[in-house]
Amino acid sequence: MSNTLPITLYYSPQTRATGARVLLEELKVPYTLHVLNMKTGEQRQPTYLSINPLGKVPAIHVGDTLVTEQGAIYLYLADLFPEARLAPALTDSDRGAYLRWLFIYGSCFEPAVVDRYMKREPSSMNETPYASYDSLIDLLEDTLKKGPYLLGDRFTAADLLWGIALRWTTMFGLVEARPAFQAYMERIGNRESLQKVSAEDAKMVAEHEAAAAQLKANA
Ligand SMILES: N[C@@H](CCC(=O)N[C@@H](CS)C(=O)NCC(=O)O)C(=O)O
Repeated sequence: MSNTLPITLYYSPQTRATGARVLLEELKVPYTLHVLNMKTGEQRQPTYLSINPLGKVPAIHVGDTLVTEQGAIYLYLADLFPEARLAPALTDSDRGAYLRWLFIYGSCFEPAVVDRYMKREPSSMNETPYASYDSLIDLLEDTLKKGPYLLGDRFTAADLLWGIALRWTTMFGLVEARPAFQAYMERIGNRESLQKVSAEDAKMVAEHEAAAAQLKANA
């Protein structure tokens, strides 16, 4: 294993942190979870705000290195363990497409989905960071139709980011479940790593809800 520094993942179940945990499972590396109960607002307490002033998960510590933001975390972790082969190397011609999909997620997909959900009339194509919702979703669909993964035959960390994001965005009706997305979500959903984390997330959510209800009852 290339990295020997301790890894801590700041975590809350069934959130954007789930994907970061699935990635750690795929990398098959030891890590510690620092779990925050969002139902009681732990992410907004000073202790966690000193880790991520935005109060958002995921965040990771690898030794003394703190990384926040999903894209940055995926990039960092997959590069840290090259032996897992979840990231094309810097000199690999697939590196460009890999970076594109890691970055287009946070800089285009999430803003496009949120604008649409909020029914905010998008500005013109040259004013939004994502051109248009349709052009972005069509690009994703065309890429996945060729598939089976974003980089063709090659499965990478970017597929965990996108596969998991499509699962929750289609579940909440934020993105239409086109057949290519459906097939891709099933492919990612069948991975042992995601099944394990999803089962543990469900238990953790129930515990968090019970703790929040208890707090309310005691108030
Ligand atoms: N831009 C951040 C967004 C992370 C994010 O929105 N996380 C949500 C959970 S899905 C969160 O921590 N919400 C807590 C809150 O806002 O109180 C990233 O991509 O990592």
